[in-house]
Amino acid sequence: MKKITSIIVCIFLVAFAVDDVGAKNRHHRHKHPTEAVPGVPVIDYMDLLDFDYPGTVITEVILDEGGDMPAHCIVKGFMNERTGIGFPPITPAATTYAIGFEMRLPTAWNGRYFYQANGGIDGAVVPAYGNISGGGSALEMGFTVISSDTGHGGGPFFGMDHQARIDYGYNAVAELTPMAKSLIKNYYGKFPDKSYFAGCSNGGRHTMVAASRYADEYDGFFAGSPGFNLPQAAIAQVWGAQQYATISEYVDGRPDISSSFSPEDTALVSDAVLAVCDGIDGVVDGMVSDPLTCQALFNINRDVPTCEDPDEEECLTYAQKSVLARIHAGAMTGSGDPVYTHFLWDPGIRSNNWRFWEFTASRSLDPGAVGLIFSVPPDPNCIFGGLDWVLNWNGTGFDVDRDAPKIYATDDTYTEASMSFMTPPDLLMKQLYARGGKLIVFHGTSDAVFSVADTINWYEALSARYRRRTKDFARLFIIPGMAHCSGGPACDRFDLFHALVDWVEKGIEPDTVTAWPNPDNPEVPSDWSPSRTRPLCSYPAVPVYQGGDLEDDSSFRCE
Ligand SMILES: [Ca+2]
Repeated sequence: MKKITSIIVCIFLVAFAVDDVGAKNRHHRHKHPTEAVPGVPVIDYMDLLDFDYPGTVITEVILDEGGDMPAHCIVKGFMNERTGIGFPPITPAATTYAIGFEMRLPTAWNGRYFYQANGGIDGAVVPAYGNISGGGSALEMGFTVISSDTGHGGGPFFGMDHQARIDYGYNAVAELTPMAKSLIKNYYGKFPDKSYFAGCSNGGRHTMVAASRYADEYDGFFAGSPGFNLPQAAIAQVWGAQQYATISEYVDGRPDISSSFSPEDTALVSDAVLAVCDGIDGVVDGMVSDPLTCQALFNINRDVPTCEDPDEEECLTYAQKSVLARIHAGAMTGSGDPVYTHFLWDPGIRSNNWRFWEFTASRSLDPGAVGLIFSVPPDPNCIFGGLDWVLNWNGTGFDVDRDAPKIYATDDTYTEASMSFMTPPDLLMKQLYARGGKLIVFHGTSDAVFSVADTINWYEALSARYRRRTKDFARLFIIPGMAHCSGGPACDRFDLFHALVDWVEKGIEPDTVTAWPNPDNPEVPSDWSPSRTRPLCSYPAVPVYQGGDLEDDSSFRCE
């Protein structure tokens, strides 16, 4: 018997040692999809106060008898409390850190667990409703949901503490996941049958990182507008502010970067992109459904009228065109080395969300992240220097040649670089592929902070590795005109998450999913029917008009 066991162990080890796409594929193709089985609590919710797990303190349990959401219990607590380095005078020199969380556990449970990855730089326990990009809520659908602050309070000041950086990057997920599953087992008498991980923006980044690091813990990953090279993107934003400053009007002795392009200027560019690219997909409908073909055809110098005077209307100056071309070509060093990828020319440039990322976030959000969280060593002047740091005023602030390499640097205190702790260690997702997990990624073409081009480049690399088998486990959906996570002149409502669950549990491949405009989005053009529908196509397919009602998705085919 002992001999048989060791032979089995041997076979097992050999099977995992073989790094061969074919062998792994044969392994997971034989896995039959199974559906989650619903459950109900087997203990009183108050007994969760006694939940015992290493490093974990439960502070509160509350029964929500239902209203907007189905009846559920809320469990609040924290893990791994410790003292770390703060950022005086804003936070104490010795700051208390812990991974705060809340879980919401429905009384009528669908047997599934949902990790809600939050946006921004985390730092708050957002209610665990499991809000899903495109519409809907996981809690409402009967999932148990966890949400966390990933180990720190608000603001970028936690970046002074190395462990807090690591917890934010990936380690909070590693700590919370087995705890959450154990609590679920405690409450319902069984572990979740299926586990899902989802988020947009930084939450999309968390999802890509988790799909790379913790593929064995989850069956399906749903990544929206993923900033999986977030430190690079944040640097690109600060660098962008410096570009806009070169053509801005001055207020109180400093450039006001929002003056570089008026809303009319960006609408002019949007209209010019539409004039060149709208018809490529077979119908002039205010949507550029084939954005990559558009990039080869659009030329800002040729397609937008030029004028000498910035106050003249319906035109841009050469200087404005030059800045916008630099922004779209991607941030680079003085010697022309790329710092982040390029951006697509897109009609969504007219959205307020585009302006927010370019002119507001670039001087209010990104500096703290770049200087305190992502740089080694951290640069406190990113906070204390304010706008002067962003503009590198008199050489006292961010210098791309000197400071961009700090996202790859380490020292004795900060032993892991931000481009390591913030990014997926394996972009080819070999562990996910080997176990037959599923990953759906979506990204809007007019996202101004995380470029859809970065996500397309990633998917192309994945396709070069796995070829036709790529679509067995990873799908990319490009959302025409959509800004960062939602908004813009776009059909940004869709049920890609449901498609992921059906893919994981029923084996239904998500080739085409229907999208429609959000009735509350003021940026949807007034000449679109409120009942417009469009197919979202699994990349590289794009929707092509076949004739018929141009407001209806049945008039399009993914080709
Ligand atoms: Ca079109």
